[in-house]
Amino acid sequence: MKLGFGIYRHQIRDDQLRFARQCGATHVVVHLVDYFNQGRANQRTDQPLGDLHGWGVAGDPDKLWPVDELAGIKKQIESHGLFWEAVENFDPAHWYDVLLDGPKKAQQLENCRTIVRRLGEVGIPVMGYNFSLAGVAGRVKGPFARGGAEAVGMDGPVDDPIPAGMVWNMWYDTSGRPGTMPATTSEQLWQRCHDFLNTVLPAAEQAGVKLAAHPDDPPLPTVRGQPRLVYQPQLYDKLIGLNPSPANCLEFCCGTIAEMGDGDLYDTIDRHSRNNRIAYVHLRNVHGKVPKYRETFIDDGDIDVGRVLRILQRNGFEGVIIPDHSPAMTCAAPWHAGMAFAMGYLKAKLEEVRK
Ligand SMILES: [Mn+2]
Repeated sequence: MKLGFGIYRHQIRDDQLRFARQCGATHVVVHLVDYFNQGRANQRTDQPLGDLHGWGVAGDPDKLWPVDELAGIKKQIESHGLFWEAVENFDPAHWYDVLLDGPKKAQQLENCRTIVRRLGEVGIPVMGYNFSLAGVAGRVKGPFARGGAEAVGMDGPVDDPIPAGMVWNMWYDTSGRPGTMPATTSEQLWQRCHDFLNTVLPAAEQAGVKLAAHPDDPPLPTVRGQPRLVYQPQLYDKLIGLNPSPANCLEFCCGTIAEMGDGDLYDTIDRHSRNNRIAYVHLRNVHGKVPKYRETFIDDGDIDVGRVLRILQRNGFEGVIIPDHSPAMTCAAPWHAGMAFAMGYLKAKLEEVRK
């Protein structure tokens, strides 16, 4: 097992990479999508939260993260003694009609194939994705964590419709066209994901890249009136069952799984790590389950972090673990202090289970 650190697009900087290394990370996971782009309710000093207007504006539909850009970032990462393990999330600009089954679907499936080929060419082994219409939406923020630390949570379902031009909580079309996202059935959503996997997995396999699915955060059957794909632990099994490719893997988010109404986090992580289906792990903590939960400090929630790590160790998991989110601590650098606390805790727990 390896300790990694997740960085946002605006954090691809030398000082941030030094910070990650100083925290004990050997690997990094990079979000190449700028979630904060023109977002009115999003602050770059914390994880993206947004409001009903979403996180921000999606990227350039014609710029599929060119190889020279990826190679440049990789070189910068490696200059700090770190390894670039994964890209987290496709840009909605590149695959909105894959999610929506729209007129550009064929071209955008090809975009996804191009992106995983480029990752393979540069030597980035994992592409994380979240096959979701509403994306990470409907959460609230407040002084919920220990000592009044700012944290994210959920107070109840949010089913306000998604405006036209928005998917995955970002704007791919800012023309202001009227209307809302058409109604979708759960069967249609699963069929779209099936199409995506069947088309992109062969390219991923050939490129030596794993596709890694994040579950739906928050994990409710619907968010903003649209169905969710993986909102109970057994739906991870359904997703793996869609295509037997060894590149069909999971971005296993312990916090989201613990927030789910059914199932057991420890059984779920045991099964998928034994079957070699986990590409990398998000390990944060949470108190409660949907529709009401609070993200907590990593030592202070419902999840027994040591137990999770012991299961992964026993099953020979060799991938990367990142802290995902942390409450923000009251000081000059709230996000960084929260992440450093989570990293220190994870590092100590990892050393304990490796003994
Ligand atoms: Mn996560």
